[in-house]
Amino acid sequence: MSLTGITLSRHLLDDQGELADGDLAALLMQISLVARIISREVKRAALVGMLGYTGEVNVQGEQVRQLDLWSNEVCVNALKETRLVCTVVSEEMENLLHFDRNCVAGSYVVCFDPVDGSSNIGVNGTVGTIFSIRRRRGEGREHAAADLLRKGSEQLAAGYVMYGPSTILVYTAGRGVYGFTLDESIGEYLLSHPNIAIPRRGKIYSVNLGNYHRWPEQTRRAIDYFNSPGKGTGRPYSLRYVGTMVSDMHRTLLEGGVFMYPGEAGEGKKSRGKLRLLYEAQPMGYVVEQAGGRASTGLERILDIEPSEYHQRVPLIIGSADDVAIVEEFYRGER
Ligand code: P6P
Repeated sequence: MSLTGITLSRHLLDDQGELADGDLAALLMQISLVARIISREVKRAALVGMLGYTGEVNVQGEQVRQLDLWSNEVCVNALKETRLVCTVVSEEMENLLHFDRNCVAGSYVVCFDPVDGSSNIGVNGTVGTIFSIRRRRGEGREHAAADLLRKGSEQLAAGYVMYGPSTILVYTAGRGVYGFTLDESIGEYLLSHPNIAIPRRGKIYSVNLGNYHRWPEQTRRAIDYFNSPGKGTGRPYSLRYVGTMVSDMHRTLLEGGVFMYPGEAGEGKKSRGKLRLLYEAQPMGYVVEQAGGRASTGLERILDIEPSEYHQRVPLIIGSADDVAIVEEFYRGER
């Protein structure tokens, strides 16, 4: 490794495969620029009035902070000006947004959550950005919807940025998972986590236990399993839950274990959990599978699900292959 380390741009040139045409690399570099801009604003949010609520409620039914709207605007403008992105879906926007001039064959569609976990920003908690990139298959805006509602296995690239003590960008383009830490003194992302591989099994489970009484029987039994002693299995596991998916997922990716946002029992609003398929479960599922882990609803592989709506929610069990497989056995009634 050179004295200055491997920059993101250098790595993207070397990590050919899907990046070979250079456009995908250019798009990822633009996303890394957006992350630098959001990172700067997150660090000074309390000083520039970004912590406040706008008084609006987004399509998710969640209170919208100034930071959410501002970050969404930054993402939209940055993706539009690449001239490579035809259509975007954002957690913060109810409808698709088309950039008609960019809607030519070979352009991209991007799904993103501009500030994941923004409810934590008010208490100086970590937040993140999640992104998923697919190639257009048709031309014109009419195909864009179809190109978005496609299985997660068709993603070209996906990843997240974690705005923590360091700003770390993690991505995959189908040839492994790589993490880059932002060196603010030179404004460059340097390769800090080459070839991330998630441990086959961990010792941490990550879930909002406050929902325990709302879960179906099989979910409660899986949680009870991780919570109880088990010779030679590392159990009881420790519980870690930040409440920002990016943070809980980054820890799970590096240290192993299982992150869960299960569906609730019955046919209520949260019967399919809280997390969204297109811009949370699919990108994280792609990253985790590329790192050797597993991502499912408990019954079905996340990347095999055919989306029907842009903001559809999906139960999520994700992390170390062995830990997720154990949960799936509970869901299938085999444990
Ligand atoms: P709960 C943040 O609002 C988020 O969308 C994810 O980042 C996080 O994993 C989840 O919701 C936390 O939800 O219901 O446990 O507060």
